[in-house]
Amino acid sequence: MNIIPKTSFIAILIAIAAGVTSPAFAAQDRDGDGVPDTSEPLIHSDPLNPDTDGDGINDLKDDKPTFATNPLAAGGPSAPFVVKEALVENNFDVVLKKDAPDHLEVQVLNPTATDLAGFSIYYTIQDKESGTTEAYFATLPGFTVPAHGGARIHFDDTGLPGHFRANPNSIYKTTQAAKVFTVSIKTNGYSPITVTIKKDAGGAETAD
Ligand SMILES: [Ca+2]
Ligand SMILES: [Ca+2]
Ligand SMILES: [Ca+2]
Repeated sequence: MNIIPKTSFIAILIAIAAGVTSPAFAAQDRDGDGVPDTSEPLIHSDPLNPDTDGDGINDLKDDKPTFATNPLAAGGPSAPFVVKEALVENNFDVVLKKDAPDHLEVQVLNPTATDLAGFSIYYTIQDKESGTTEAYFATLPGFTVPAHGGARIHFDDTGLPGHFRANPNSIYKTTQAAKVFTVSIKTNGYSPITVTIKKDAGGAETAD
């Protein structure tokens, strides 16, 4: 016969009443934002990022967890860099010399004699069928463009330098409709550069 000792039963009741449950009862919440892993896809948020859109409001408290307002200030002197290429599909891994899974990738060239750092990015993704738009802001710590050189920004989770996290529950990954991306990049003290990229209908999960 299974009898739960009275003290344990009371402890469980108290734990439930307090909203604190034992690991066996707790819903997994790996990023600690208060939204269980199983619920993050329902609001299109990232289970490994407590602030998916980067606006400073965590996913649980954010009325629009995948829509950040644009914090990049316009104005100021012209950007000292050039956006050479921007891709959201048909990516190619130049190191491995083969197709890479589709992801947002931006090539930045620096024609000046000084290394550039302090970059941040704001990008929107619009679904051409539903009209749904997502918007993300991110700083790019560690990303530097060498003097008279170039560097690429990737949102593909590989963990390599210059590679940053992408939301796996974004409409980029979860719907097949054509998309339009707008991408604004700036470095401290200068005005941003904005480019528009179109993505054909189809999945964004695998190399194609
Ligand atoms: Ca969570
Ligand atoms: Ca989250
Ligand atoms: Ca947020």
